[in-house]
Amino acid sequence: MPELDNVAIARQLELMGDLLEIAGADKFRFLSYRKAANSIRAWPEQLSALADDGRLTEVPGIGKKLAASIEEMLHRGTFAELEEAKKAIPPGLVEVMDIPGVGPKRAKQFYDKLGVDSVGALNKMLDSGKLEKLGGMGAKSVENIRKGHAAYLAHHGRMLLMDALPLADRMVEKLEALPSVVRAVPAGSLRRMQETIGDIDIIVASDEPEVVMAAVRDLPVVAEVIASGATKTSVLTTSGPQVDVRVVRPDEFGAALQYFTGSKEHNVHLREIAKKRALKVNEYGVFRVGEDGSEGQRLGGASEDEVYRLLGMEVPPPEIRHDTGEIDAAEAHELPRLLESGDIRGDFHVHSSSTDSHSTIEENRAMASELGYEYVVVTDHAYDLRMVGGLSVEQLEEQWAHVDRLNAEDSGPVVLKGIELNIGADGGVDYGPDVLARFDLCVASLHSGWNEPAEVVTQRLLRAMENPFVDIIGHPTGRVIGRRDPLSLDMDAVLAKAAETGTIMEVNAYPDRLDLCDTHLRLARRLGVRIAIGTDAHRAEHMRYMRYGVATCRRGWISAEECLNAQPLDVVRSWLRRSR
Ligand code: DGT
Ligand code: CA
Ligand code: CA
Ligand code: ZN
Repeated sequence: MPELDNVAIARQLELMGDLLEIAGADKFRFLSYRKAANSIRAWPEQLSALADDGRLTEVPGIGKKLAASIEEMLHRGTFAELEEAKKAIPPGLVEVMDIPGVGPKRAKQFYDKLGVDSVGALNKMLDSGKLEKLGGMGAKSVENIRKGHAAYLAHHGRMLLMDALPLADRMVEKLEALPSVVRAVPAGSLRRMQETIGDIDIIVASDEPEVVMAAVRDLPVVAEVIASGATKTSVLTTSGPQVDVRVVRPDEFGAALQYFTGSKEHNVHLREIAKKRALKVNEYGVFRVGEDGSEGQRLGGASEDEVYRLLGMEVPPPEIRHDTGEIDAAEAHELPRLLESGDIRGDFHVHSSSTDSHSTIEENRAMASELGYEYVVVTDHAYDLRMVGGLSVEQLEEQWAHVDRLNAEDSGPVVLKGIELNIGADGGVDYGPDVLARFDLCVASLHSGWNEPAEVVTQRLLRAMENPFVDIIGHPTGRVIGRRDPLSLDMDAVLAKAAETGTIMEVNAYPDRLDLCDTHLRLARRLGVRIAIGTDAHRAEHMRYMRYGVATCRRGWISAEECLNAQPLDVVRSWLRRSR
C-alpha cells in the first residue's frame, strides 16, 4: 500500500467535505472536514508517524471519528464514508463546483437537471446554450460561469506550491540518504518557487543510475510508475503530483541542475550569451566551440557556480531566473542580495481567537518564539467585518489589556497591537482617529468590491492610504489563486501613492494568495515602496507559511533592506507612519 502523506490525506478529507456540501449536508459537517484538512496541511509532522503512536487527535480539528477515518485511509488508501459519498455524487462534480461562479447548489442543479458530472460536460452545456434555460440562471450568471470556466482551464493540472514543496523536500531527503547518491536537488518551477507547479523535477548525482531508478520506483509515496528508463523515472504520487527524477554523473550535476531549473526563457538567453563567447552550454556541461563550429573541449559543469562562472556571470538565485533582467545584472555583477528566511524577525498579519482564528494570542506567540521571532503583530478583523465577529472598541480594550499582561510576563517575542481594518466604500475605515492612534500598527484591506470598476476600487485604496494611521495595505489585489481573480486596480497609481505616503505594501504569504505578486513587487521596488510580509494566519501553524512570502519577495527581487520583517523592533517602529 503506497504511503499517504499529509497532503494526500488532506485532499481526501477536502473531497469528502466537497461531496457533502454538494449533497446538501449540514454546514457544520462539511466544514469540519475542511477545517481538519486545513490544519493537516500546516502540521509539521507526518500523520502516518502520529498514527503509529496513537497521537492523531493531537492535531487540531481531528477528533476520535476522524482519527479512525485517517487510520483507515493509511491502511487501505481510502475510507468507507468517502466511498459511500462517491457513490451518491460523481467526484467530477467537485471540480464543477470549484469553478468560480458555480458553487455547490448550482453544481447539484446542473447534475440533477442536465446530467453534468464533469467540467467537460459543463463545457458542452455552455456551448449548447442549455444553461440559460435553467431556472434561476440569468445571462449574467452564465457569463460569469463562462469566465470562471476559462480561469479554471488556465489553472488546470497545476497545483499550489504548498502542495508540492513538502513532498519534494521529503523525496529529496530520502534519495540523499542512499549511499549511491552524491546529491539530490529539486529543479524546475519548484526550485524557482513559482506560485503553481505543473510537475516536480528532481536531479540526482550518482554513478549508479540503475540503483537510484529502482529506489525511486520504490519510494513509499509512489502510487504509479509512469515510465522508468536508464536515467529518468516518472511517477505519480499519492497526493497527486507527477515527479520526474533524472540521474546524472556527478561531474555533470551542475550543468543538469542549471538546465532543468530553467526557466526555458532564462536558458535560451543564457545560450545566446554563451554563443557570443564562443562557448556552448547544455545539460552536460560548458564547452568551447571549435573553429569549425564543433563541440570542443569541455570546460566544466560539475556545479552550477562553475557553469555561470565560465560564462563570466554571478549565479542568479533560481527564483529570479525568468529572463526579466537577471542575466544582465548577473553579467554586470550587480545582483541584489535577496531577502532570506533567516532575515525574518516577525510576522505582521496574524489573527487570533478573538475573531476567526483557531489559535489564541498565547499560541501565536509560542509559535513566534518557536520560529525565533522578536515580535508578532496581532491583526484581528475590525468592527465592520461583522460576519467574523469584527472587534468593537470594548473588545479591543480587553485585547490590549491582555497583550500588555503578556508582554509584561516574560521575555518571549513582543506582541504588537495591530488590526486588520476594512476599507469601506468611500475609502474610510472602521474606527476614528482616537481609536486608530492606540494601535501599534494598522493593516487595511479591501474585503469587498469584486465587481466594481477599476477606477472605483483604486480610489478606495488611494483614500485609505491617505489615512495617516494606515501603515500597511493587506493582500492588495485580493486574488485567490485559481479561485478568485485579482481586483481590477490601477497598480501604478496605487504604488505611486504608497511611495508618496510611505504606506507599506503587504506580501500576503498565505499560499493561495501570494499578494502582492512578483511582478507588482518589481514595480514597488523601483518606486522605493517598502514591503511587509504577513502570513494571515488563522491558526498558529499557518505562521510557518512565511517561507512562501519570502519566496514571493525573492521572486520580486526584494532585499532585506526593503522588507519590514527583516528590521529589529525599533527600526520597525521608525518605518511606521504614526512615528513620523
Ligand atoms: P512546470 O513543471 O510546468 O511547473 O514548469 P517547469 O519549468 O518545471 O517545466 P518542466 O517540468 O517542463 O521542465 C523543467 C525545466 O527543464 C524547465 O524549467 C527548463 C528545462 N526545459 C524543459 N524543456 C526545455 C526545452 O525545450 N528547452 C529549454 N531550453 N529548456 C527546457
Ligand atoms: Ca516541472
Ligand atoms: Ca518535468
Ligand atoms: Zn487577515
